[in-house]
Amino acid sequence: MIKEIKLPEIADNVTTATVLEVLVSEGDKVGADDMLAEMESDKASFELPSEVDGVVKEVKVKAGDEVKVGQVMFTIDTEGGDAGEKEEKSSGEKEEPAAKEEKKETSEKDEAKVAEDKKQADREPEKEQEPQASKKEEVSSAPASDKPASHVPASPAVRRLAREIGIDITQVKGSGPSARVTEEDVKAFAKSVIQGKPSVSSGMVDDFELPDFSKYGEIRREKMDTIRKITAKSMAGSWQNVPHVFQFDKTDVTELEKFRKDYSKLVEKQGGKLTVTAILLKLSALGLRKFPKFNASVDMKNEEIIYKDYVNIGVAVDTERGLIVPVIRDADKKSITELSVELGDIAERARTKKIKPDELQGANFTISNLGGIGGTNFTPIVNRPTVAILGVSRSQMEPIWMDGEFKPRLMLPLSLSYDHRLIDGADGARFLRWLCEAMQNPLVTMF
Ligand code: CAO
Repeated sequence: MIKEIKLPEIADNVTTATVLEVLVSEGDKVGADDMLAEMESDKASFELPSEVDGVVKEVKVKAGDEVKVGQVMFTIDTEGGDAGEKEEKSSGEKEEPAAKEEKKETSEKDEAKVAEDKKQADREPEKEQEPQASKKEEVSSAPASDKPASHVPASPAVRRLAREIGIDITQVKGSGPSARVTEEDVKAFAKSVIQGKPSVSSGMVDDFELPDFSKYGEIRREKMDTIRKITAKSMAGSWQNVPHVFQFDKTDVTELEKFRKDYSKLVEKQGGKLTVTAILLKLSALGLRKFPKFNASVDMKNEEIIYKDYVNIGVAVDTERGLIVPVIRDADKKSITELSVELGDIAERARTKKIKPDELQGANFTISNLGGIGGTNFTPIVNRPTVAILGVSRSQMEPIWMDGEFKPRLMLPLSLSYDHRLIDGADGARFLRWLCEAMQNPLVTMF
């Protein structure tokens, strides 16, 4: 039976991904958990598993290819192997010699690129003054590297060895020609880790040794689905690479709540629900225009800041499949009614698996409202390549000292997590305070 291995649906803002490296060749025997390719989307690097036991029949991609969600990348002859997956027939013919030639060419190109990178690094010694600029030089005890694993010169067998023993290959210093990482390098690195020398994981591989939980009671193991894997990897990657700062504030939404109730019928007639999230979408969009750093991305490779002249906002939606973040485009140009209708629509479609992949792409900022569930505050993780995320908790009545007496006011707790590489504390506090004031008095947005 032939199993087609496709680029899976990736919910978090990803419709395509680039092949960093093909890890298998036609004719290779693979197990269900073996990785076939290293991939990179605009959000995270990840590995594509085989899903089934069998023999690689066709390799339909090569390093550097951009692959669409759903595109067939490999076919595996399962030889009766079983992963409990739907089997699909393929009419593809074996193109072994051509594919092998292509692979050879790719690896030659990789070698050339590595040599060129090295030459470039040698030509620019002054750039090595800053600590992060030493990225050309992999050091075993260096901080987690931003460098994709594919840019580390190593053979697939060495990569596989590193993966199998839980070593992040980007942390290994290569001793071979053009700093190529050899089997010995990986083993030596592993030995140094065992002996307690410092090492840092990129977050893509968690090499924490789990205890045997079954010693304490019954356990059940379950495979992570695609969304969980992507969320786990991209959140770990963001957490380890983005220096987070968390800012908290509260806004008095007593008047806003009256407005919301008064205007809810009007919005309902247009097919939307006037919620605090819809209002925050509008005000945040205006805030992103006023504070462009929050609508930007950090390009550390080129040491540049990318400012965007459009305001797309992702909204975290809690679904049965897990967290999905559809994106509302040009939020600054839409009315609150339009945003309410669109939010209701995309949240519903995210929950019913009807969201299109391109609707999950291109956010500049994210809103995560957990207030419908509860909680007094939380610290959402900034989702690379955005630089900030707004956390919204549950509004509640509180006694607020006003005009010489305590008055019951509806207070909404807001938290802002942001990337300190770009945004400083004062910027963060100003942005969040502005948003709080805009919630209390939307006239603020006109200044
Ligand atoms: N404080 C108090 N009540 C709130 C609230 C808040 N911050 N936010 C929402 N509510 C209320 C709403 O008013 C609504 O009440 P009624 O049914 O009485 O009108 C109820 O909670 C449900 O709101 P909603 O979910 O219909 O509407 P919404 O537009 O505010 O939220 C959405 C939409 C998609 C953001 C939300 O449904 C959701 O999925 N939230 C979870 C997001 C998440 O998982 N975040 C974590 C990501 S990890 O960072």
